[in-house]
Parts: sequence; C-alpha cells; structure tokens
Amino acid sequence: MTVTPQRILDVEAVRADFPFLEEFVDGRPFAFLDSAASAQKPRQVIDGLADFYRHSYANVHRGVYALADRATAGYEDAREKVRAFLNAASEREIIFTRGTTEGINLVAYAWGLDNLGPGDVVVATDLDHHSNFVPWQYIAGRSGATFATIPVDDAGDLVLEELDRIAGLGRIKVVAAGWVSNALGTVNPVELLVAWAKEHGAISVIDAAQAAPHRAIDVQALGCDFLALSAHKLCGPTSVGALYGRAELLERMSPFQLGGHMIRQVRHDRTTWGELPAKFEAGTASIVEAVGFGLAIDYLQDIGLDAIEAHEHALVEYALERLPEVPGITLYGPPASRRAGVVAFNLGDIHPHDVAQVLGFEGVCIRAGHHCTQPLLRRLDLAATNRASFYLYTTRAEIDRLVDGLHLVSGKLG
Ligand code: C6P
Repeated sequence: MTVTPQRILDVEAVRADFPFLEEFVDGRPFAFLDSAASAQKPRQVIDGLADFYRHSYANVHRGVYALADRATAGYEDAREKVRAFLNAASEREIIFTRGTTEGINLVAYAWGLDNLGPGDVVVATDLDHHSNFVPWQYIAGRSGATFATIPVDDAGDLVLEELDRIAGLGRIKVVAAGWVSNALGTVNPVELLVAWAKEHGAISVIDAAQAAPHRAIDVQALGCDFLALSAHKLCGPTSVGALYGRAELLERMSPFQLGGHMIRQVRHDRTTWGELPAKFEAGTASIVEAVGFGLAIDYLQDIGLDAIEAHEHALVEYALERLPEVPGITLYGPPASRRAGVVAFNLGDIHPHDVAQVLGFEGVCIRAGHHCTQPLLRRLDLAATNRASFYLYTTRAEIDRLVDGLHLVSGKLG
C-alpha cells in the first residue's frame, strides 16, 4: 500500500505570495481575519489576470481570429480546471456563474419551477446562508410546495433526529444544504444529507461556498446532484463561480437566463437551446474572471487542500483555546473537531459592530453582523455576532493580535 504523506503548509512562504500583506495601518500589517467574506489574492492570480488582459483578451466562442482563439482556450481551460477540482465526470457539468448565489438560484428557478408543486417538500437548514435559504423558500412558495428546514441545536449542529418528522410533511423533492456554515463554521454531514435525499428520490443541492476553499471536494464520491461555489472565497476573482450539475439533470432542465450564446436556433415561432454547458451561460461570460478562477485553483492545488485544511484546523484549535482568556467573551458553535476555520463570539453586551470597529483601528479585520444567516441567529436568540475567519495565510500571531485587541475593546467599552 502506498501512503501519501500529508503536505505541511509553509505559512511564511504562502504569505510571501500575498501583496496585501505589504499594506500597513499605523505601521502594522493587516491581520486579515475575514476570509469567509472574501479571500485575499496571491500574485499568481493578480499577475495572471493582467497577463490575460494583455495577451489573450477577446470575447469567447465568437471570433475567428487568433486572439479570440486564445481567449476561448483560456476560458475553456479554466472550466477543465474546475472540473478536475471537483472531480466532475465531464466539463459539460460545469456551468460558470457569477457565484454561489447565482448557482443556487439557477437550480431553484430552472429545476424548481418545472418540478415542484403542492404536496412536495423543499428542505433547507436553519444553518444556511440566505443564498441557500431564500431562493428555496421563494420557489417553494411560488410553486405551492412546502418549505421545511432542519433545525439546529444550541451548539450549532443540525438536529438530524428531525429528518423523519420532515419526511412526514409530504414528498421530499429537494434537499439543499450548506456544507460549512459561514456563521459558526459547523461542518455539516453532507454525505448523510445526500444519501437521505436519494432515499426519497429528491435532488441534493450543496452550497459549497465555505467548503470549496478549505477542503478537497469530489462530487462523484459525494453523489450530489448540484454543488455551487464562488471563486472569490478561494483566492480567485469576484463575479465568477461555478455550478456543478449532473449532466442528466441539466439536460432535462429549462434554461435559467435567456439571450446570446445559450441558443441553438432562434426563429419567430420557436427558439431551441444550445448544448451543455452553453445552455446555462447566456450572454458574455466573466471571461477573465473565469481564467483567474482557474489560476486560483492551480495555486490552491500546488499547496494542497489537505495541507490547507490541516493548517486551518490547527488555527481553530488555537483560537478556541486562547479566546476564552478574554473576560466576558461568549463563543458560539461546535468544537474544533466539527468546525472549519471560523470562530463566532460576542463580548459582553458590547455591540459587535463596535467590537469590530475598535479591532479595525488595530488593523485586525473581522466581520460583525448577522452574516446573512438571520434564521440561525434568531434560533440562537442573537441579533449579531463577531466572526473571525481564517485561511491559508493566517498565522497564530494574528490570532494573538485578535485576543490582544479584544482585551483592549473590553478595557475601553466593557
Ligand atoms: N458569505 C460571508 O461573509 P456569493 O456572495 O454568491 O459569492 O456567496 C454567497 C454565500 C453562499 N453560501 C455561503 C455559505 C456563504 O458564506 C456565502 C457568502 C459571505 O459569510 C458573504 S455574506
């Protein structure tokens, strides 16, 4: 048996790739602990984008000249990189989108409006980001289906004992869930949810916005029907992401957006649709952004998703050990063993926005608010939290700066 040794992430070497670390506030570099909102970009991506604009830019799938060929090749190479990143069976199953939100909306509208009706049940979870919660709630409402959610317990874990009760509400047609909670970092048992969906003949839709940047994904091993991700959370550009969909389902679905590129033939009496993936890519694509997405994937794969996951796990363990030193702090979410690189907390009754602002003066960047998870926060009886989130460039020293900053906030405002 061959044992592949796990790669170790060299954080100082990684940090040398990130130009934002050359920016200073009051003489100190930023401790950027807001990567769950959007990740910083390495030189390899930034320079690659400029390079593509300089040497290979044109619209794709349209021109018959060399520049257009280069642009089309770059765009389609990026699709192949996303396919390999997710281990999808075919490039036809990779649709470029604007991001996770658009990917989930695509499935909700294009699949949901044709396949849902009274008596059907659409299942999401109380941990979900609004991007997974709201489209399904809305499409269930429009189609007459029932919208149900899997509740969470006080620790922020899904209450799976509720699945049988939910199954009793009608025909389960959609099981849509986030893999990793952006608000608490909870890693959900998506394998189990996909299996439950299959058992009921439902489609499974995975929001991988917070999973794809941090762990290896194999859609064939997982067996999900759809999976959505955003490039900007994995060191790539904004305004691009991907939806993986099983070809068999995508082929049977109506289009989502209509216009250029997605058609086969347009006549006055009828329009027919193009082949996959063009059928779901109406209009001019986010061409250069898609190329940057591919470069970000190359970058992460060179470092190794396993090494990134292990690095973040060690950081979460460290943060959960150090943060309780701050007087008056309340931590939310599961233990490190079931958590990705996110820690959520409140400091006494100091408003989270005030905490984040004082930390901001210290160069420590965190997010405060409801994190687009209002149902979850209502369940936990909270209006807002502070959230620090880690990535491959995060160090223990930056977590120390967070802890020191919180002591300062506590002294000033507590
Ligand atoms: N969460 C955060 O600070 P878009 O905006 O489409 O790239 O991703 C939406 C989205 C969907 N699902 C999850 C689990 C997410 O975390 C996000 C984005 C950011 O937590 C912005 S609210």
